[in-house]
Amino acid sequence: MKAEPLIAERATGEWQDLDARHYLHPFTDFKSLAAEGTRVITRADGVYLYDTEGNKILDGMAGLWCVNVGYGRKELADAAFRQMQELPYYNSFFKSAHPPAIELARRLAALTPPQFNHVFFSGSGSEANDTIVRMSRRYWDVRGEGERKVIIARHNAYHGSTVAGASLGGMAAMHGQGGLPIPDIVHIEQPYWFENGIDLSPDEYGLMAARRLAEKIEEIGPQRIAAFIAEPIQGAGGVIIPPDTYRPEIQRICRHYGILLIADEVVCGFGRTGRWFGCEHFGFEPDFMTLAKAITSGYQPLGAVMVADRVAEVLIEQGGEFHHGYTYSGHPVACAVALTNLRILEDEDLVDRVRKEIGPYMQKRWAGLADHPLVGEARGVGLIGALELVAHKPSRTFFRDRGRAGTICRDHCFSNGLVMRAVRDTMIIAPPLVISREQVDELVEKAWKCLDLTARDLGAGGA
Ligand code: PXG
Repeated sequence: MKAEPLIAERATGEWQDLDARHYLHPFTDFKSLAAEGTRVITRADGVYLYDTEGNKILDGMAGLWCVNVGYGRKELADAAFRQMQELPYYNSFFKSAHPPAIELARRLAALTPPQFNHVFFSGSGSEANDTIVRMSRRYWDVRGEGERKVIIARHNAYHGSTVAGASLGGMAAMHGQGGLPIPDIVHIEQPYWFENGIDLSPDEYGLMAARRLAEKIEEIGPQRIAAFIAEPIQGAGGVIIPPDTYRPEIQRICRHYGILLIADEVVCGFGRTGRWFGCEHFGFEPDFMTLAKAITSGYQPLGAVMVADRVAEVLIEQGGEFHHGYTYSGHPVACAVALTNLRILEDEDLVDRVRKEIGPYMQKRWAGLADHPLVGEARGVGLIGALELVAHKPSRTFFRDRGRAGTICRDHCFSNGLVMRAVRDTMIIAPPLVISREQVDELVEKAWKCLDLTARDLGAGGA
């Protein structure tokens, strides 16, 4: 006998109607979505999504950069089910804890670079970055340098949607709403060679972009700077991969001025680049790491802040009570799912597979898309990639109406069974780490076809 469905089934139109009437979606123009009708995804397996219309869609974005072990993992469902029966919730306030949170803290200390032996849990990446804002300022306070409050971030970075997360982020559209950023958060240029490099080589430009940090520190006064935050590779900003010269220079500047270096690993963490963490790919040593998303492969909401020993020792030995915490800090079900997810990543050697096998294969196929007349650059690392759509290839000239080509291309992808995101006119992908070679071929072939359709539309409509 077929089990009763968990949620009663409805026709697509009925879901769309209810959705339009009651559900405010994230990052959405509510009115235009209501007019268009939402796509309703009902199930997923491996790298494929299925919607209420019976369409099968290759998920080139691993959900939202998170479903690293792929969909349909029964082990993760079992872990949640068993933990919910054993202890569905308890907090870590008031001198309590529970085995899943303690065990996950131990595992993360072992898995992350050697300077990290302590972790603070949150429910999301945004909350984790909020925690770092508070913790880094608290660190300087305890050290008697309370004037150090300023956190330097970058334009077009994404660090979340809470007030502190959106302030750290450098998204102009977000800052345009609600009085952001909050005081003492400032932004410098992003290391986006394709847009800003002009006639410099990537290496020359990387050094120049890194030196913007030193200039900003000098402008504000080094005695006022608490920290610098950056994603190893900017994800939501359009998969912006810094030139090789950028990171060593950033590390040197942070050490020179003694400021804390924060790596937001929410997108890069847990194998995306072919290393466990993006800082290992680029070879730098942060004092904080923000983790979320693939920590549970998105099966449960969970975020974490890794705190380096030099910071943790000050907070522990001299800090007294740190007045900060969330109801769901170290949620037992999320932690149990994270532990099982980490075991899958290890047992199936998924991170090494990205570095040695499927990553190089995807990058080779992806690079072939640069031959398309619409593509000004194809770039990528491991299982993350971007295409720059341009009006004129030899001169790297963007379209005048920026964002239109990307939107057209994204819509063609959806209609042709592929999720490929558009950020302005940059097309981006980050598929599950379990993607096969055949599925990479399917992804690249569909992408080529949709680039053709986009070129046709732009040609017809005038670029
Ligand atoms: N840092 C980074 C680098 C992120 O990518 C966050 C922090 C915030 O995490 P939470 O769990 O609070 O969402 C993110 C989230 C997009 C998109 O359009 C990306 C994110 C979220 C929403 C949309 O690519 N990343």
